[in-house]
Amino acid sequence: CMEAGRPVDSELKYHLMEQRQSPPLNVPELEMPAFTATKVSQYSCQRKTTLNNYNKKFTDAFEVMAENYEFKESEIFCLEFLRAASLLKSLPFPVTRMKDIQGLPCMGDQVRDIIEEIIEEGESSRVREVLNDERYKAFKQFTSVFGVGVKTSEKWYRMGLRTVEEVKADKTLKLSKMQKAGFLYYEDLVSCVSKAEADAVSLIVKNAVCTFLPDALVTITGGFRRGKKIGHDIDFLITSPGPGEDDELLHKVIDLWKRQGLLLYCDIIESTFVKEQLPSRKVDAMDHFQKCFAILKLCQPRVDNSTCNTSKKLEMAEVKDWKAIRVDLVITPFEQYAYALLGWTGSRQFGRDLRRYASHERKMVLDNHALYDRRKRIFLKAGSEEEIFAHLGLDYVEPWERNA
Ligand code: DCT
Ligand code: MG
Repeated sequence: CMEAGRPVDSELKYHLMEQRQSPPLNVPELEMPAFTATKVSQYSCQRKTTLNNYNKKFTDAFEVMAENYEFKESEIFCLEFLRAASLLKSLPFPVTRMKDIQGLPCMGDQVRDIIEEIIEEGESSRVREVLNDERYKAFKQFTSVFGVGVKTSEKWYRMGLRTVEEVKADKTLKLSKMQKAGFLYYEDLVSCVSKAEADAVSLIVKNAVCTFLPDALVTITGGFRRGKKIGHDIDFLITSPGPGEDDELLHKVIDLWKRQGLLLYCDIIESTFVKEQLPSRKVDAMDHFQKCFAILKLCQPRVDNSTCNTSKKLEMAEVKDWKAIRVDLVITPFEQYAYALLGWTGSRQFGRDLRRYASHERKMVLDNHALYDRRKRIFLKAGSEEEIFAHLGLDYVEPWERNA
């Protein structure tokens, strides 16, 4: 449509946006797809949401509001803002006037007020208040530590603590093994994982798993499967088409990494899956797979020092040449792999909406293990994500379109 690099004056931009909403009859459908606000689904699993977000200034604001409500354990308001953020992420144009959101679902009064303020003032006073709020700032810091959630943050806040440094300095606090690791590797863990680091860890995981189970399938899931260039951790799904389940695989992999000095932290959760059990109804419930929340030591290649003099070598020996990286490993039975892949690919909001759609629109129960049809009283088998979407009567949504 527009020539690259050519500035678009506001009048032309206005004209283009008008066209996008009601395309003139002489423009072929393919060139200018019609956008009809009332046809946009309230479920993100019926929308395509790529990483190309035209409404970042609004969605960032909503995510701050949602997070603040999460810290206050007010789930309804939190979800209202997450749904609104997710909807604006899926729009094929930037919102510039209130008219642009007319007829769209998920736009409640609180949401509209903030959009209006951002359009008119450039920023929202309510969001600014949250960002300056003492409680929000403290919770934001505390929850950035691996192993610290809202409950622990609440406790520390009530004790008068406000910063990560203050928590670190308080030697009377009883920290969990996870939180101790969280503080020990804090700087590395808050700095995001890059795609290059994810690829390097992927090789380490594949090598270790295939040492013990050569035909195992190792798939990177989470944000990286959705095409993100950074993440807070790296998620892997491991399965094997061979006969029998190998409970030992995860333990063997972890032991190997221990011997290689690559394991900085690990918490193995044994499988709690009971066959014949109905899918879990609890929204956002943890699944029952055997899994491991780990911190790996990723050695970073450094410049060759073989030609350096002795003092330079000593100096370089003190430079840390590794980075602590959060890795989740999930082991799934082969028959449940497609469901696990769909759940662990996310996004969280996409998963929530898939489950809500299944339950409200199809009388089905979806979780990371299975799909249950309550009317037919049967479990629906699936060998691929495509088959799950088909069971639900949904058009297939590619992983990179699930960034809701
Ligand atoms: N998930 C799940 N069950 C859990 C935890 C997570 O089904 N108990 C899903 C939801 C998203 C996906 O797994 C990955 O989770 P995260 O790593 O938290 O999210 P992400 O999208 O990978 O984001 P990030 O880039 O921050 O890691
Ligand atoms: Mg992740």
